[in-house]
Amino acid sequence: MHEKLQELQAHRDAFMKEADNVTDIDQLEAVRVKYLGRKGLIASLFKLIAELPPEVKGVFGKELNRLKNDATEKVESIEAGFKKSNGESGFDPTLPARRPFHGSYHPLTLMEREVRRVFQKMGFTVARGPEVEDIWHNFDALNTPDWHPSRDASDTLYLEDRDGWLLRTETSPIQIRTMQAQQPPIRIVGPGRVFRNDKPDATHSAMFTQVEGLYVDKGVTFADLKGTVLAFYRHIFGSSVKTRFRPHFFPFTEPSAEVDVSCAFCGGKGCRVCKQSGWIEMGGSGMVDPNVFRTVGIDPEVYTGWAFGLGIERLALLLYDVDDIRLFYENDERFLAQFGGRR
Ligand code: 2NM
Repeated sequence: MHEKLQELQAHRDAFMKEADNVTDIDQLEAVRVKYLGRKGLIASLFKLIAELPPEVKGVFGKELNRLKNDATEKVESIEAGFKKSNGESGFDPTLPARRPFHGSYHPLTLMEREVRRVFQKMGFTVARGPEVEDIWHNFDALNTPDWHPSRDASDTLYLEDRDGWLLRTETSPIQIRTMQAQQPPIRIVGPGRVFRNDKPDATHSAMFTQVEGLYVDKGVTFADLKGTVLAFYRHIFGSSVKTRFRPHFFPFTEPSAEVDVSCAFCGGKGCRVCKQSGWIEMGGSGMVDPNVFRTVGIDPEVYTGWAFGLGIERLALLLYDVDDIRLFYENDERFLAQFGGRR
């Protein structure tokens, strides 16, 4: 065999050995540059062909081409192996493990907690009560007359198999039970589910979550109500919102008012969220009616008090930018996983 062909075979053997011994992508690149680079060994051998005797030119050229192709292929296959093992197209063992989704807090849970937290900072304690109530706690004790339309089966869900019992339509029976159990001073918030015979749509649900607050002591005034409600909404929506109390009627309070909050999304100028009005209706409030106090055994000549109520869903729809109340009850993980992060 011609000595030039023997040399070529030696280069091939050397390349194969060197390529087989590389342990990382940098070493591989060094081998590639040495053999396949623009100024590498194989390029210089191509230049040599012109000076070879005619009888070896052909076979040398053919062998050199074969070496170039084999070397290129080998470098590429080793490179692909490295990439695969460091994650570019497959598995990187140094990456942190992907954690399975273990659940997150429900947006209504988060919202209720936030409301509770704000009132607890102002000295209120949390009170609870049963979801199945009797007519007395839900209506009679709240000064709601027998003829009041809210008592109708078209509005209230009565238990079919237990006469005189219903699913509470407000969390107010919590306040009734608390006032029966203790004398003032009373400062409580009662969050919980309430139920109405309503047809569900994007803004209504037959079950929703309410929070009601109650403050009873000597000398409690409507000014205390306004100050507390304003402080609450400023914690929730930001310190620049305002409140507006519009005269209203509830059987259990006198006087009563609906509470509007200036739109935190446009600063009260008018936008899509507040339907161009600058205000968002958030709840009801009022001074506890003396009849309610007498019913629960608190002397209305000694004590005064106020109460308010608001819907948790209403707050969550606004603050989490949700456009349909039904999403809160469907428990679609794609929805729920957007709130509260991982536990
Ligand atoms: C509201 C609005 C206004 C309220 C009244 C009472 C009680 F028991 F003290 F009389 N609890 N809650 C009340 C007053 C609730 O919700 C819209």
